Amino acid sequence: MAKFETVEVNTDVLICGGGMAACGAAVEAAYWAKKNNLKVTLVDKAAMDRSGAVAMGLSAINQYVDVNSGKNTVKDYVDYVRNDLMGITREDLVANIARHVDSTVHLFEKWGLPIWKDADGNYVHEGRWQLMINGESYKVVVAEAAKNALGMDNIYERVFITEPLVENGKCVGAVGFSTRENKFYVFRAKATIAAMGGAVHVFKPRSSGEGLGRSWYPPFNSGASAYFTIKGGAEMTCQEVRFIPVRFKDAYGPVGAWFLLFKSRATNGIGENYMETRRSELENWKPYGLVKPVPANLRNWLMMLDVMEGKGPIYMRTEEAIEKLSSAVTDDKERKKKLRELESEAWEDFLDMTISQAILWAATNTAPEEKPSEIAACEPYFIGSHSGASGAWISGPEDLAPKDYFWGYANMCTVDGMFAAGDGSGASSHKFSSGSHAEGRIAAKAAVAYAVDHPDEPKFDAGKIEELKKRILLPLDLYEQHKNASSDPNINPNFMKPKMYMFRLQKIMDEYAGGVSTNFTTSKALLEKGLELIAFLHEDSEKLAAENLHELLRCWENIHRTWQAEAHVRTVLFREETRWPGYYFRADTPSMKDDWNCFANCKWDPNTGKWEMIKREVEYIY
Ligand code: SFD
Ligand code: AMP
Repeated sequence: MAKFETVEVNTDVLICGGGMAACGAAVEAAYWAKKNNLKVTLVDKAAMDRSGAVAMGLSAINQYVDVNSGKNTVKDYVDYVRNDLMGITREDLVANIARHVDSTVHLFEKWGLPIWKDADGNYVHEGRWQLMINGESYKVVVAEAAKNALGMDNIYERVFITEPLVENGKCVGAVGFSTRENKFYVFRAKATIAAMGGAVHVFKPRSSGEGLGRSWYPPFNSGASAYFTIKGGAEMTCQEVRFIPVRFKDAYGPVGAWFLLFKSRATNGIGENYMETRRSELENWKPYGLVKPVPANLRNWLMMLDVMEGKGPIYMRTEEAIEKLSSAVTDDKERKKKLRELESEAWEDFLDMTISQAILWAATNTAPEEKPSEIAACEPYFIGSHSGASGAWISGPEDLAPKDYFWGYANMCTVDGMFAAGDGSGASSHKFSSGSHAEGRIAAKAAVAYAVDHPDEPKFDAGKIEELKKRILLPLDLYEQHKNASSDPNINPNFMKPKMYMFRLQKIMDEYAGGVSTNFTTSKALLEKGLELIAFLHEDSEKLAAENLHELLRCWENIHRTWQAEAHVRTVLFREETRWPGYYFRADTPSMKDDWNCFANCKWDPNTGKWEMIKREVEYIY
């Protein structure tokens, strides 16, 4: 067996992840822990300054409710989210985040994040809920505050959390390994927060060949939150509600600033605006088809109908939008100034968060004021914080949650001592970067309260830890044992390299679970076949092999992805209707049904290894 030192860390509150939710959790936990003399530890698989979705920066803060101005209320935000998710949302969770998010945004500004201001000193809005920022260093600013709050002695960077530790139905910490040194980590904790982002590369990406792996959401988020909570026995929700964003084609630049700030249109290959020509289709998805703004998945759907009819390419009409905005200025000199301003804002939008899109513009001689750019629907992602909703089923806050939605501590999963936030918690979409940070704060305050109320030292069987260590390091041993059986390290009768395994997972998901190649369409028969193939993949995951620590990381990322994939396929199969046609379309049940106006939850039982599918009522509170 590979020689790895075992490092034991005992703590009170363990934060798994170092992204937006985890940084929020760190700041809040540090505050409450100090009052209660508790220790808080954070573990990130990467370096916090540039880890997770905000690694490259962002150009907008997408959730700011601005309650103080009196223009919006928490209810307005809840209405927006409910409608966007076709009625399926936990209003208590959305409201809890909405009532706290403004204070998080004010903290960001205090810590040094530049938020755009107009001549009167007011924030510049991209849309009703979004603020424009100079966000290249967004993550560095937010991480710095988290590091200052916890102190570097309590932060483990480049340690990959692999498995939860759950004993007698209670989470008592986690294990993982260093991605740089031969060290196996055992973190024992009274309360543990899963904030390790969503899942990318479960489905085959559109990017291939020289661009392989390029995606909109960060490839570093590989399903760890979902795996952690599922494997721990937690009930999961909205596992079918994947997110398919529409993005600038091939380099995945965001569209929000174009649609909202620049008021651009998108048109098809023959110049038609599908939002107008396809408007009658929205009647089929009533009542949500008729709300404003049109839900994200239905905006996708209208575009997809054009594409399926061969009316592509779809263009973002950047040249038209810039012309319209600048020509509104009558003075010649001022108009030229406005034009330059718009050009620089267009480039900054990408340079702040999707640099590759700016590079693609440069490489293809694209001046946005001169010619339009193609947009397209991306491959599916699992992202509870954006316009998808997948994640753990968590307790709401005591003062807002209906009684079925509350079990003692806000953001606690159905496993005692295990909490989730950001992409890790489900049914509370549209929290984005700011709401995820706010939710991390909410989860951390509750986790500290849980640790105070449950002061018993966490215990976990030492023999089981040895077994886990052996299993986690197995890919290294398999490689060493069999590497000489063939001359090509990627092809061997005794093992499978993680990249090959990932291709197989992605092919299954693409072809059977409604990926890009099948126009996001699936059916009962296809899903059942997909499940059969996933079962074989699970069996073969025991043959994963790693040449080095980096590949060991890749092996476990892909095992995490497989569990996210299975939860997804099972839930799409369970929900016998189509509710979000622009995210996936079930050809055998092609419309929305009243008896599915409910949550489709699932749970894996660690004792029996069996999945249970559960319908839960949507309780509206506003
Ligand atoms: O417009 C392990 N997002 C946007 N939000 C906004 O507010 N404004 C925008 O402009 C946004 N846009 C956008 C966004 C994301 C991306 C990628 C782009 C553009 C290109 C969304 C937000 O970024 C998102 O909602 C939050 O970041 C979610 O927060 P959180 O904490 O749930 O996830 P994270 O920040 O990705 O952090 C995950 C962390 O987990 C670590 N990790 N650590 C240990 N062990 C493991 N096994 C781990 N696996 C993962 C990661 O390293 C990371 O630290 S727009 O286009 O929508
Ligand atoms: P995106 O860049 O697509 O992630 O969008 C950023 C924000 O703008 C998110 O809150 C989106 O829901 C919102 N948004 C993007 N496009 C539109 C649109 N056409 N109509 C309404 N809201 C939009």
